[in-house]
Amino acid sequence: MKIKENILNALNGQIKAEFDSAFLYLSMAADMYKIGLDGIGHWLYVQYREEQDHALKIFNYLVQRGEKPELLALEQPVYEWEEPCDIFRLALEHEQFVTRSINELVSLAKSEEDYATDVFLHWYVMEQIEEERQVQDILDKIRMAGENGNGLLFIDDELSERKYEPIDQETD
Ligand code: OFO
Repeated sequence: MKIKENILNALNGQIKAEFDSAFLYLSMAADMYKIGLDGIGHWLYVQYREEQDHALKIFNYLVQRGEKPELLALEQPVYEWEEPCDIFRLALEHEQFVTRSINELVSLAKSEEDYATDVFLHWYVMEQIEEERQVQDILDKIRMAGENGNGLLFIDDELSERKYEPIDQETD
């Protein structure tokens, strides 16, 4: 069964939102590498790769449903960050925005009785819990470290351990 146009548009919009997220995290990583916080930069770079996977999972779902995904123009990240605290505060706001966007998509799928898309989106609903929690945890630690440079270096070291794990692209 073909996907209704309004759902298709919303899913294409979510592909863009996920690639925008990737771009945002990559620009944050660039700033952290620039000031020598390579562990935080590494964490953000891994996040960039995960966000690309989030976008590709929707891309692959549309292909599987016999649709042609539309790739919309991406936003250029406009900020320059110098403080990790600012980065993770913005990252949290951003993830909360993405959560709202996913929830709206779920509501749309339900109201249009597109049960396959509704089930497909459950993965994103659960993923957003993790996305918000991990950014919140890092923000809390950075706030706790405050002006303590050693505390920040400890966090930098901890975040350098993050491993990239490709996200399963199967939708069935
Ligand atoms: Fe794709 O979850 Fe973050 O933005």
